[in-house]
Amino acid sequence: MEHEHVRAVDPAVADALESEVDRQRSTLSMIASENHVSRAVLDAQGSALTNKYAEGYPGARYYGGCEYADEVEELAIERATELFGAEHVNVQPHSGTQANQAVYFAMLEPGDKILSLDLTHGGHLSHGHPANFTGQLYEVEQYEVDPETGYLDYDGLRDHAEEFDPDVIVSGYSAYPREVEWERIQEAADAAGALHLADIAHITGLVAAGVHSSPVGIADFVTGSTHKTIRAGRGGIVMTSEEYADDVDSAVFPGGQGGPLMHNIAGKAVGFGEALEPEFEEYAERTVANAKALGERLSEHGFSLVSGGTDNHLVLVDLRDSHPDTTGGDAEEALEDAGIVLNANTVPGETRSAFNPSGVRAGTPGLTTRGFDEDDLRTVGDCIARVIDAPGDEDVEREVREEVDALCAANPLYE
Ligand code: DSN
Repeated sequence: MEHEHVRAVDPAVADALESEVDRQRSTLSMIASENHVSRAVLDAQGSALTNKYAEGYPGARYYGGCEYADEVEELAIERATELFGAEHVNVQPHSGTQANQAVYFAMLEPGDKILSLDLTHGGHLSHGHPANFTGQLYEVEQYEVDPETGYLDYDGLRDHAEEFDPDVIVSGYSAYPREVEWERIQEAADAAGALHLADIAHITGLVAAGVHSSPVGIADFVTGSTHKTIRAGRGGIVMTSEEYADDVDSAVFPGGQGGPLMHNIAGKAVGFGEALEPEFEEYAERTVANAKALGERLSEHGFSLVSGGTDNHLVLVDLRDSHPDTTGGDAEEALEDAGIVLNANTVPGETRSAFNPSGVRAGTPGLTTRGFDEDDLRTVGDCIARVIDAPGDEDVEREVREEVDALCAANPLYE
């Protein structure tokens, strides 16, 4: 990628852009929320639609000149509708958090009650964390995973909901490695007379491909981001029934956003089109198979995985049993030095801090896009174990870096 137009006027930014492409090519991107979009999605997101204001919705805009913006947004909506089977889709949220914001703004008043999973148990900031607007505007209580199994405690959630009487229950998670049983959360919502918001940000691609069960048609609202497992470029999405369609649309615009980012919506249209191809289902299946292979190999090396394994695209390693003196931050830093990029993560029952927690989260969406298979992920598991087992050992770091270089060369990116 030459970025020749940027280079002609701004070598400093061009250097940084090219270095970022090189970084992605030469390291293993294992941050579970990241992926590598296609050149087609990159092209769409870098298109002249970035110039266009199109407040409103297709056919009802506040500005002229929106005929091609309309075409693109209608394509994104049609394709998302086909992928997910929702009655109503809004593709304008700038991100997953903005998608959640739209649902809260549509349905809640300040002071209303949210019941959501605790951040350290796999939840998300926008589900009610005190530092987020949700924690400041609404009354929030949080449920947890079962401390013994690491699985969601659906019976506990139901009891909690009946006691707290929330206005909305939030499901869908950022660091939960197991299949979510949407119907059981819906039962808790029904028992408490609450709405149900399912945030599928991480697993949007798995749901689209039918590799993870779908909350569409079960939960009242399904939100997500579009750049993670579905690799359709930066952005968010809200899906709901006809009953709430107008409320959601008004909450996105003009309630929470101004002009939609039409270039990003073009990326969503292209990415959703790619996800409708049969190869995408195979990609999603391989993403999960790769995460299972990684988890099994890490377990063989003595690492504790939250819930003992994975059903989706990520594994969450709790370092406290196997490496009590190694923090997630230590592991993240040592692995990055060896060319493996993942993130330190809190774990259920966290005893350290959010800044330097006790776990690491590793995902396979990006590596699977590059063509990594289960054998490769077993090799990656060996590499991760070698680095974490030998803190500060520069020979190990160099040898693992060579292994990473070989894996990257065998699975090239953006050629
Ligand atoms: N930052 C994303 C993640 O890593 O899960 C969520 O917003």
